[in-house]
Amino acid sequence: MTTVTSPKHTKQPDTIAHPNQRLSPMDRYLFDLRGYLVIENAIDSELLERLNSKLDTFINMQPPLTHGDWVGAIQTHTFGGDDGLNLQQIYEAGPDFAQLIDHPSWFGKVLELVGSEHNFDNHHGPLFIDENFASLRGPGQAIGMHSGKAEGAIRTQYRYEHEQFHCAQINVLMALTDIGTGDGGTMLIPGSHKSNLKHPDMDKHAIKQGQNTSGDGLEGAIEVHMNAGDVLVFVDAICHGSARRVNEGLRRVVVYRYGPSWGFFRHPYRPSQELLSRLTDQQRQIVWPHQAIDRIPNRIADYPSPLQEIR
Ligand SMILES: O=C(O)CCC(=O)C(=O)O
Repeated sequence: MTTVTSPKHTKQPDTIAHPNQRLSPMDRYLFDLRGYLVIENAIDSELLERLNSKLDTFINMQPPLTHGDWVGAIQTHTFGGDDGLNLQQIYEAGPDFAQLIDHPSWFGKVLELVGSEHNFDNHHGPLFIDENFASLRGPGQAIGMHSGKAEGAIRTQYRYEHEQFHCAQINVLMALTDIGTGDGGTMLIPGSHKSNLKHPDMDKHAIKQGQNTSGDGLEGAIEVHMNAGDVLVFVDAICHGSARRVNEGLRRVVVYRYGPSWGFFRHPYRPSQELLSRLTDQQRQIVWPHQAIDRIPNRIADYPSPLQEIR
C-alpha cells in the first residue's frame, strides 16, 4: 500500500497562475476531476507581509491567547483535537483581511465554482462567507480527515450540471507561510468529492473530539505544498484534513468559506457593525446578505422592530 504524496505543487499541472481571471477550460476540467486547484502567487508580497504582521500581534499577545479568548470581535477556537489555534472572524482584523473577502485572485473563480451568478441562488448577493479564520499550527499538531461525498452533506456538496459548477461550499485556504515537507500541509483525496464510498481507513484518520489524528499515511491522499502567497481552492465535499506538523515554528493559513447567498453562519458569530461600516457594498453583501425590513406600517401600535431584536 503506497500513499501518494505530491511533490511541490508548483511543478504540478493542476497549478494555475493567472490572477484576476475566471477559470480556464483546463482549470474547469481539473477542478471537476480532482476537486481542488492551487493558484500561485495569489497574494502579493506586500499584502502578505501586512497580513503576517497583523497575525504577529495575536501570536505575541501577553498573556498568550488560549481557547475561547476574545480580542474584539475575533475569538480563539479549536476544532476539538490538537489542531492548533484558530482566530475566528479574522475578516474583522483590519482592512487587509477585509480585502480577502473579494480578492481578485480568486473571487471570479469562486463565483464560477459556486455557480449562483445566473440563478435564484444569487437572490441576496453573489456569495456568502459562512466561516473565516486564521489557523496557527505548531509542532505535533494536525487536523484529522473529514468530509467526502460519501458523507452526503448537502451543505458542502459538489454538483456539476448543464455545464456549470454548483458547489455549496468552496474553501479558499491561503498560505501565509511556506508549506513544505514537515510543515503540516493540507491533505486531501483527489476525486473524493465524487466518490461514492467511504475510505476504508477513514476511521483511523478521521477528526475526533479530543484526539490528535491526521491524514498522514492515508492511502490515496496527497499533501499540498505551497509557497507563502499561494492559495488552495477546494470544494468542501472533498475528503480533507492535514499532515502533522513536525517542523519548528507555526504554519499560518487563512481560510474563507464561500457558498450561495442563502447560506447562514456555521458558528454563532456575527459581523460587527464596525466591520460592516467600512466594507465596500460588494463585501458587505457577502458578509451580511440578509437584510431585515421594518414591520411598518403596523396595525398593532408599538410592535417591536426586527432591527431591535436579536440577529
Ligand atoms: O488545516 C488544513 O490544512 C485543512 C483545513 C481544513 O480541514 C478545512 O478547511 O476544513
